[in-house]
Amino acid sequence: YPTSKTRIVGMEVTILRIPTIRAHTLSMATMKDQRCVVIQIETEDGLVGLGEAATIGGLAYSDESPEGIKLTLEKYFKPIILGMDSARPGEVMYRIRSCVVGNFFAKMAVDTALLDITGKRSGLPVSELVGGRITNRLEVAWTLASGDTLQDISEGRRVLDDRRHRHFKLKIGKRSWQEDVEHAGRIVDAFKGEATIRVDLNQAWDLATAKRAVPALVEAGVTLVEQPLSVNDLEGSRILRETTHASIMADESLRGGSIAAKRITDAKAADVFALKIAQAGGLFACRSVAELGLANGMALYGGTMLEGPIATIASAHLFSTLPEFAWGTELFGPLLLAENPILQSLNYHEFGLEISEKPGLGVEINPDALQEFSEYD
Ligand code: MUC
Ligand code: MG
Repeated sequence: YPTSKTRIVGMEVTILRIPTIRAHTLSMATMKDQRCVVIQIETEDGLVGLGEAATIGGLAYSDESPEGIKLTLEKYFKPIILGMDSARPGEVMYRIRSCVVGNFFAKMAVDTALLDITGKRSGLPVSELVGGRITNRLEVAWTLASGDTLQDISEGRRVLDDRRHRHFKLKIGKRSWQEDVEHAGRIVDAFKGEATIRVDLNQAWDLATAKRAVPALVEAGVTLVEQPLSVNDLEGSRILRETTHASIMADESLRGGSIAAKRITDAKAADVFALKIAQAGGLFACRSVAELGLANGMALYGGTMLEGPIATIASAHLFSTLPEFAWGTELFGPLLLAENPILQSLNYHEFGLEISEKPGLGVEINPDALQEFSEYD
């Protein structure tokens, strides 16, 4: 191992619990706060790289929990990376991948922190390290998920009038499909000509339900349907694609990176990939998913795990390097949080997110917020 100034000498992991601005209701969980696992990797010469992994509804969305991620990072990742050369992030990630299966969210947090360090050291923004940006700005959709149609409409009106978002995703699948179609139809009507509406089922339907509900959604004006079926029903997803007029987006089924992506394209089970750096296990891993998708005719969408500003800006750095996001992005996580744990504010305006050209991720953790929102000592 190097004795040089670039070697890794420390790693701190902190779980933050940050309240959301309102309850966020998905088909399988209602969130009143978000828990972000913040990682700080330190080098001999005093550089600190930031990374973040967030989950949705504890263990409701994925099999990695905030506590599990923290434990895995401290007990298994830390001994691997201590002493390794932070100036060789590819080698560090290769070592981790050789020793640890799965644990994609934890891997992403480390990948992010290493890229942040490399960017700070080289003076380059992370976007230039992962392919080179082709835009400084990404369109950002908002999710209407208060659980109440009228509240969703007034919230949508407010963010539209503020010129913050003009694409809305609805989280459905908790009620009967007929109620959901009615809910979506009322929101489509409220924003006709002003905003697009898409829906996310988070795997709530079986094929029989989806065969009835998806054409009704299309009739109501919804054209994009995200993860309607279980991740285990790729064949059902193919049938739905081929027998309805909706575009079907793969989200949870992309957990596991390009191996999962290949399974989907082989099964012809999607039209759109929701790219998520967490589900892919890192920024480069996510880039591979995007490239595999593009080569197989997938449209791209920039997804979120409702992360705080660190993983959100990391995603934005990667997404800025990819060609046309036909369905835009949903990198709105920080706007759902009532508090901001970093020193800067991410720059949302004119329906999008602006990506800074500062070295690394371009953000710093707020030490006071780290203390204030830390869930455990
Ligand atoms: C998901 O399943 O896409 C993204 C937006 C939102 O409201 O929930 C997330 C997760
Ligand atoms: Mg989704």
